[in-house]
Amino acid sequence: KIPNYPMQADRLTNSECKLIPKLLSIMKSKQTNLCLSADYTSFEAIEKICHQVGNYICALKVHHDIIEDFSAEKGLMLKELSEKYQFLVVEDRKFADIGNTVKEQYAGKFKVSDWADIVTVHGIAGSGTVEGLKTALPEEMLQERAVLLIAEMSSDGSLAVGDYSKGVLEIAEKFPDFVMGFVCQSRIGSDKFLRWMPGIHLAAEGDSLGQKYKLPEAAVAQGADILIVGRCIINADDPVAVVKECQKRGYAAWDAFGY
Ligand code: S5P
Repeated sequence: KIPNYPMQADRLTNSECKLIPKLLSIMKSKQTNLCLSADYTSFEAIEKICHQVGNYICALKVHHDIIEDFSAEKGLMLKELSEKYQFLVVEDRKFADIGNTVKEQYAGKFKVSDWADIVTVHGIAGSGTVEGLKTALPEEMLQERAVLLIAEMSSDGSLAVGDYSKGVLEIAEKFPDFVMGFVCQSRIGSDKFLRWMPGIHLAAEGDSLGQKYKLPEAAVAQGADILIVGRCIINADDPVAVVKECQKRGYAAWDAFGY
């Protein structure tokens, strides 16, 4: 049964978070809902994969603190690549501290707020975390930046369930102009938000450290708008071929659901 979710057109016109229509139009024009989790430890590898698959992804997610040679300048290089190939950059920092601390971290040494369109945020410390990130941004940049709240996790035994997840949804409702959506495992929250789903692989069921995987089609059936795929791609013999397969299968499933 196909659920009756509002069409993309509603979110294109009614979103308070201005990065939502921007991302949806990228997804539509490039026919992709794939976010590559580029968890490489060298910046060169990230640059290389951007050139190889930039046309097939709507977002590139990094963990800047695993890149051995990372710097604020490299962040700006990543931003340039994202503009060339038209995708959004996500820094998966999972900010989790009190407002004042995350404010310093966001604009701090690696200038994440200068180059990441989107950052990930935990709700554990309450709504002050999101507020702190917002206050780090100059007024004119507010419309160009957004956060994803971690509402649920893909890992075995995650504590982000039930009332905790509900609390995260409430934080989102307080900042609809700044929260783009959720990192989640279900179609949680209001349909004005986008659901980004990790834990996707074409061949494995999990890893040895608690990660749990599903297929792209299953992720969309569970409620994903954007599919976050990492090692399935970056550890493949032919990453470009796997990106193309994930793009094709993920977008076909998403389009069919009419999210
Ligand atoms: O619940 C989560 C949330 C995130 S952001 N589960 C996750 O796996 N992630 C991230 O997605 C994780 O930090 C990693 O960067 C990526 C999944 O990588 P993969 O190699 O397992 O696909």
